[in-house]
Amino acid sequence: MSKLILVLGDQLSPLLSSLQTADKARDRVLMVEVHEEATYVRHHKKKIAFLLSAMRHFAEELRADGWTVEYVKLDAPGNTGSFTGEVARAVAAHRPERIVVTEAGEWRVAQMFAGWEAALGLPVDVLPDTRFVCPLPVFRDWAEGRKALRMEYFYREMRRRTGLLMEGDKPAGGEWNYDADNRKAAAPDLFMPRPPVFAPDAITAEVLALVEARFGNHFGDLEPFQFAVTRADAEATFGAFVLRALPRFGDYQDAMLEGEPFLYHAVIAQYLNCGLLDPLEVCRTVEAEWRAGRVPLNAAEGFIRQIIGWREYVRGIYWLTAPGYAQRNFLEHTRPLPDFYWTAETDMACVRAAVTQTRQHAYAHHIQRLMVTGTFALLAGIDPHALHEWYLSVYADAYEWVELPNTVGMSQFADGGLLASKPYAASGAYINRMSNYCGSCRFDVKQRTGPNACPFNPLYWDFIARHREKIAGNPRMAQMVRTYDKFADAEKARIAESARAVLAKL
Ligand code: FAD
Ligand code: DLZ
Ligand code: SF4
Repeated sequence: MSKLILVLGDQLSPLLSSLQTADKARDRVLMVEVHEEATYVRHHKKKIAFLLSAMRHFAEELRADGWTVEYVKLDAPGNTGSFTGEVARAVAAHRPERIVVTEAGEWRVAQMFAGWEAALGLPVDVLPDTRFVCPLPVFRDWAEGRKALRMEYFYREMRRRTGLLMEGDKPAGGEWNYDADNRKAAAPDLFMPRPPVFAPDAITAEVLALVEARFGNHFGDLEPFQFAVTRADAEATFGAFVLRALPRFGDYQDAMLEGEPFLYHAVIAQYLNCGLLDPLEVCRTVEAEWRAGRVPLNAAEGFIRQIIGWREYVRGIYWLTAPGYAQRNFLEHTRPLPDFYWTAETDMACVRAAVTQTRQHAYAHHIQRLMVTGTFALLAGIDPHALHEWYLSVYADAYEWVELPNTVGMSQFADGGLLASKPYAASGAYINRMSNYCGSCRFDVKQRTGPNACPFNPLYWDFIARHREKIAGNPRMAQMVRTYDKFADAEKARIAESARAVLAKL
């Protein structure tokens, strides 16, 4: 009697727990391309193509390794379009003894798994996802009874747990966190490293035609398609990053530059999140680079913190709060998402750059997501759920477990401060300090009010005024509330009027 091992599109790892418990000689792997997964939010065309091509390549890898793989293509006759429908078909065809699956990355899919035992009449084993550093029960124990769940303290636990950048029980270099060294603005550089590009092979070319035919009206440019779709190419991308960009990753982590979508970032989240790269392996490589003296500590620590700190922490928060977190709206924001999040047609140079590169590459780096599209939405009072659906659909690395806490918690403060210690509200001065966007913008970043003022400016002060009740008690916001309170009444009126004018145009 055999098992049916369902491997999802974000589980493309040979060391996956479900595969580890299976027997190549007897059990059958099932992989399915389903319409529902491409459309529960209308994913960017490039994201769909990336995932389907990576799935097809992984299936080939498994077959070469001796597995029996049943692979259902999107356009296969009889494809029901859903995980549940495809698992039911495979059960009817092969009569396995049980279904085995590694836990899903999204609550929505975990709910599907929960219904299968009753619906299909056979046991369903859901195994922990061991690709993460922090098992979910460990996160729950850590969170239990804490008033505030700050990433920094969780991160220290993960440093101790993994031994990464530790000297005995002390952090390497004496500090846990070197972020204070990481706030430099970047200058344009002809020799700026770029992620390697990979020409589509025959498998990818077939997928690109399929995606164009089925999802041609989704957001985003399908071509040029340059992502890695195999483990070897994803590793080459990471290797190139380590060699060329990692040494400056820390310094320029928060920088933004016109025409430089990737800067010194790794551009690997899409590979980590679908299983082509292993997070711990990546961190061990970075640590080794530091120990070999090729990378400064602030860069190695900054990078490792993003992965064993932030990435693990947001996953813990997601599962701790699911499914209610998606509905949080502490600031009671209800404005619809402006069209320019899709069209990039706005005079705001910073937002235009972020949305344009998102359309082209299904990528924007963290500070663009947080401090440009995120902060604008926060200041303008955009419905956090609509924004969540936008982030989930437009980025190649987006899955709900990682995107939702970043959007609803970190970026929109919609959880009232469970995740972030203060709202990421900022005026145009922040973007001006960290980028060169403002120089080519039709707005003036120095003006607070009036038709030529940078829209972030009146919206920022209007945000403080509108939410003063909810934020004045926050020690990190109190100073800004006091500054607003000191403005003359006429200035307050000008701010309100300018903010109204900006919002009216959205
Ligand atoms: P780098 O800057 O090179 O960082 C290295 C790695 O660290 C990333 O690949 C990623 O795995 C990890 N990392 C860094 N920051 C975070 C973070 N805040 N949370 C989790 N992991 C992090 N990341 C996603 O992987 N998927 C998402 O859907 C996603 N949505 C986001 C939405 C918003 C509103 C914000 C503010 C951030 C979001 N992030 C998301 C986090 C971060 O922006 C991306 O991980 C990063 O931009 C990916 O690019 P990179 O690989 O070049 O990262
Ligand atoms: C994102 C995605 C897409 C577009 N298509 C598929 C698919 O056809 N088959 C599949 O197994 N997975 C796909 N995925 C990834 C899933 O949405 C992801 O595995 C779930 O959200 C669970 O995390
Ligand atoms: Fe963005 Fe304002 Fe700078 Fe224009 S002036 S690029 S809108 S921050």
